[in-house]
This record gives sequence, structure tokens and C-alpha cells, in this order.
Amino acid sequence: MIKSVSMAKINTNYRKLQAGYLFPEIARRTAKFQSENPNADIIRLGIGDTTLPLTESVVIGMKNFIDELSVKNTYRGYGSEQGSQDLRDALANHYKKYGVEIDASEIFVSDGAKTDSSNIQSVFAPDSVISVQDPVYPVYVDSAVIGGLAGEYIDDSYDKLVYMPCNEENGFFPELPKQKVDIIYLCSPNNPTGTVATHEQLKRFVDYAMKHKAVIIFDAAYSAFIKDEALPRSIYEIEGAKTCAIEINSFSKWAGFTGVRLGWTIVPKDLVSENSEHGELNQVWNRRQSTMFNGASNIAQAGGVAVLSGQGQAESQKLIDYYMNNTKVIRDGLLDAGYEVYGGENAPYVWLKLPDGKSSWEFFDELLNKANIVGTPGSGFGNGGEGFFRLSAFGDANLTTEAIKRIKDKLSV
Ligand code: PL4
Repeated sequence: MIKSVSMAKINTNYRKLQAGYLFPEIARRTAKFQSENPNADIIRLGIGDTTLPLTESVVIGMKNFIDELSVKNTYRGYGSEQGSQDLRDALANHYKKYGVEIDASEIFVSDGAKTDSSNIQSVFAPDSVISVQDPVYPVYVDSAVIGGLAGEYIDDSYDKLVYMPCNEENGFFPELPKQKVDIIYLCSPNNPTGTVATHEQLKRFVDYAMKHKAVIIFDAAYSAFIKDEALPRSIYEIEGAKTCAIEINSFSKWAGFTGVRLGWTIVPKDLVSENSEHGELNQVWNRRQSTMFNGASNIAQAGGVAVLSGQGQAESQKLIDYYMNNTKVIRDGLLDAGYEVYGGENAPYVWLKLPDGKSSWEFFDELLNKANIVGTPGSGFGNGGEGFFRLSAFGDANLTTEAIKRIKDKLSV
């Protein structure tokens, strides 16, 4: 007879997560409002989800690939876990535009930046101290909680995380952590504040990381939206960054791949941590991906190669221009209405300071009820986002113009 000694146990770290994940919570509240107000014509400027169709080159690239898949001689099954050589080469070539030399073997293709920005934590020791910007894209924090790296939630924050406030005083870019931290998440162009780090600001973090053998995880998912040539599009534009930074990026926003799913992560061979040898982190990530990931969809990768072609780049630029025009409409419109706004000049998000000390969720409800517009409450990105509100530029241009008109007509500053 088998004696029952223990039962399967769930990972209780899940119980430490606060409330629901932000975006499903917005979707839930919006659906409730729509069911109670079936005639309301809701405009969605909340989730940063693209609305323009795939470009011609991408469609042709993917269709051609599907044609190959439909013929026995050219059919292909599993690809390499690290991504197709074509795509890795095209990505390495892409970085040359910024004067950055990356070897294709340092690039790992994935199904998107969200996946990699959380999974990357697994290559570091479980007692690593993680620091995050506040406000922050919630995935970095919640994945640290699930992995047991965030500690306990006490007094509105996780006691093992080091929060780096980003506010009006510091131009929404943080000071260096006062203590030694091991992993530093930086996101530029920033979600949610829409601000972009300068060379000098990144250099300070690179210098800190090199001094303390910390690793920066640099989320550059919106880098293609930087118009100002003086601003860095990759952390590897900063001297020394290859020894201390991992960069994550995505085809989601500049190529309309939010549903197609394709991203990449760069783990340089020069990257070292306190206890790793030259090249080891690159090998460990390779091992992690080979063990736990079967490669991005080969159809999506064919699309990615098309995005990076000359024609593909010209077409993507049109998508970027369209969204950045929306950003201008939002920014100029809100400024004109008397709001204080940040970001939105080199990023597809506008960060609005709420008048009269209103809370972010109060404003969410007011905007939805009075103007039938969905945005994203700043507090959903952490305590540092309270009193702010994010508007996304990824909507339809006419609807974006209409939304700003409604805000002007129906809300008072
Ligand atoms: C809603 C800084 C959006 N369900 O599409 P991916 O996985 O390549 O990129 C995800 C991502 C990575 N890094 C940053 C991002 O802002 C995003 C996408 N964020 C938003 O509105 O903040 C979409 C969110 C999606 C999610 O949970 O990520």
C-alpha cells in the first residue's frame, strides 16, 4: 500500500500578486461598461495594441513562406530554437545602422518581448536583487513575484525589489540605486511615461553596472519610434554596455506583429555577472531556450525578415509615422486643453498628469463614463504612476482625433 505523505502544492508566490494583471482588468471594466451601455461608442486608447494592417512586404514574405510549407520538397518542420539564420543575420545587420556590432550568435529570436523580459530572470541566481523603474511595465515585477525574487508585499511594495522612482523632478528617468543591486530593468522609450533616456543617462547606469557587476535588462520594444537622432536606440550604443546589458526588442509595435508574435533578445558574449565567465550567460540563455522553447513560428520569422528588408523598412516607417502623428494629436490636443503632459515626442505613449489630485482609476471611470474613452490608469504601473494616466497612440487616426475632441468637450481640467 502506498502511504500518502505529501500532496502537490501550488506555487504560493502567485498569492503574493496584487490585484489582477493590469490589462485584463481594464478589459474587464470596459466590457462591463459596454454591457451596461450597449449604445456607447467606445474609443480605445488603453492597451498599446496596433491597429494598422501588416505591410505589403510582410504579407508577401509570409505568403511565400506558406507556399513553401505547402509543398513536400520545401516543407520545413521544427526550426532552430534560437531563430532562423536569415532572421538573426538580418537583425545583426539592422544594428549596424546604429553603429552597433552584434554577432548573429548573440541574438535569440523569440515570440515577443513580454516572454523574454520575464523568462530572462531564470538565468540569474534566485537571491538576486532586482531593481525596477517606478512606474514600470508590470510584467517585470509580476514575473519576479512569481519566481520568488520579489519577496513579500508590505506597505504597498515588494520588500526585496528596489524601486527607482521616475517622476517630474527627475524627468522620469531614475537616479542610480543607492545600494548594490544585481539586475536593473530599464525601458526606453519608456512604457508608460513615453520618455526616452539620453546617452548620458544610460552611461551612468552602464558605469554602475560595470562597477557592481550588475546586469541591465534593457527593454527597447519602442526604439523604432525614436525620431531624435541624438537619442540612443540601443543600449549597445553606450560604451561598455556589451559587458553588462541584455537587450530585448520586438516586432510588435513598429511592424504590427502584436498578434503575429515575434521578438528577439541579445545576450552578448562579452556579458559577465559576478560569478560567470566570458560567454557563459550567452550559453546559459541558449541552454534555457533550447530546453524550454521550440523557436518562434517560422511564418512569423519569414515576416520578420521581410520587415528588415529595404522595402519592409520603408513600409514600417509609414506605420510609425501614422502612430506618431496620433501621438502629436493627443499631445497637442491635451496641452491645448490645459493639461500637463509628458512623453509622446519619441514614443507612442502620452503620460498625462491628472488635475485636482484625481486618482488614476477615478479618472479612468470618469473618462469612460463621460467621454466613452478607455485609457490606462497610471497606478496600474505602480505607486509612482498614481495621479497619472497613459494614452496610447496605436489607435485609428480619426478615432484618436475624435477622442481628443471628446476630452475637450466633456471633461474639464
Ligand atoms: C498588453 C515595454 C503593451 N497583453 O508584444 P511583445 O510581447 O513583443 O511586447 C510586449 C511589451 C514588452 N515590453 C514593453 C511593452 O510595453 C510591451 C507591450 N505593452 C502595453 O499596453 O503596455 C501591451 C500590453 C499585453 C501585455 O501584457 O504585454
